[in-house]
Amino acid sequence: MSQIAVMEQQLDAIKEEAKKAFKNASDLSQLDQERVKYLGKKGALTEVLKGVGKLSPEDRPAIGKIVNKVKDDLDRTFKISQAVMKDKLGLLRIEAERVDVTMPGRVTSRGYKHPVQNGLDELTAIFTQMGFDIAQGPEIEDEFHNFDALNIPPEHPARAMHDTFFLKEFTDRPMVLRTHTSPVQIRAMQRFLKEGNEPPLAVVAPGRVYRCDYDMTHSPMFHQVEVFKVDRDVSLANLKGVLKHFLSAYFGKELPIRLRPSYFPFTEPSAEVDIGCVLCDGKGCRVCKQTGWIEVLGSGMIHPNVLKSVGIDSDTYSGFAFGLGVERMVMLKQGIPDLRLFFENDVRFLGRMGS
Ligand code: 2U9
Repeated sequence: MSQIAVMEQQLDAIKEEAKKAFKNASDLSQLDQERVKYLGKKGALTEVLKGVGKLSPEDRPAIGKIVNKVKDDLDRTFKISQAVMKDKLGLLRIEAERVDVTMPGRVTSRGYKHPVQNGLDELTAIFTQMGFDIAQGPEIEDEFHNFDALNIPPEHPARAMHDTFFLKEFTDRPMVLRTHTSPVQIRAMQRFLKEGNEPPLAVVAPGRVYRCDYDMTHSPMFHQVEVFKVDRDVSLANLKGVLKHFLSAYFGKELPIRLRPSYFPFTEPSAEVDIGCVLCDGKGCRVCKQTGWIEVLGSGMIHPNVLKSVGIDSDTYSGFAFGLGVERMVMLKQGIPDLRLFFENDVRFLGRMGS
């Protein structure tokens, strides 16, 4: 066999072997290793080319042509294998990263508004819808705004009734944690008059209050909403109309109400207000102690001394006022059996009640 024929055979074998190796490479780096092995500077083709020197000068061009053809052929095969592999890997990656848009989303917990806050918001909204302005004030109060201005003089037994937290030790004048939101009402009246206004004035004051009292049905911190209106000719009938509308709106049904005579230092006359039992519709049950009525709030006509204490002429103006405990109202509306549930912050309770 001629020298050329031998080399041609060798080149053919290398070509087939290289093509197979390119085809079988499992990834891009192995494919490149195969390229170096066959087409690289120290590769199989270069080895064959080294043998060209041993050929006669007239045979060299022919074998050179064959070598170049094999090289071009393998270059092309390599590039095709590389492109196919890149394509395949791309598809694999896309497949791996595929997102199933029909899968349900991840559930995130939004948290809940506390039922007492919810009650405060609901109660306040009923009054703002009737045209009352919202007032806020400090939780640490002086004795004038918490007591004196409300017709509760220093030796009045009502001061003891309020189970006050005194802060005497911490300030130069006696201060208290407000025992009701009435001082907010006093401040609202004072501000209103100081700004040069004349009644009518109608205010709702929602907020936290403190009393040194702790048992099954009392918490040392609780929430009140207080409401008042001052104008010419404000009457008990106006009070009853507002109460009837408010209580029916809050409990979501038309409710009978009744006023029972009572005593508060800041109102005269004073009345405790009952609603027809929301649980048994007045028929008598455990909650209303078989009476058909439930006490929900205290009310009355603002005492002339209270109006005087802020500088409102009680001969020209009169007013009604009432106050309620928010926790109690929420318990009645939602059927919550125990006050302490509001303050334990058990998420199972908060989640069930929350909105
Ligand atoms: C001013 C004048 C009078 C607010 C009133 C009540 C009666 C009352 C209690 C209900 C349950 C407090 O949370 S509770 O213990 N409140 O009985 N509150 S009259 O009278 C006012 C308020 C402000 C200037």
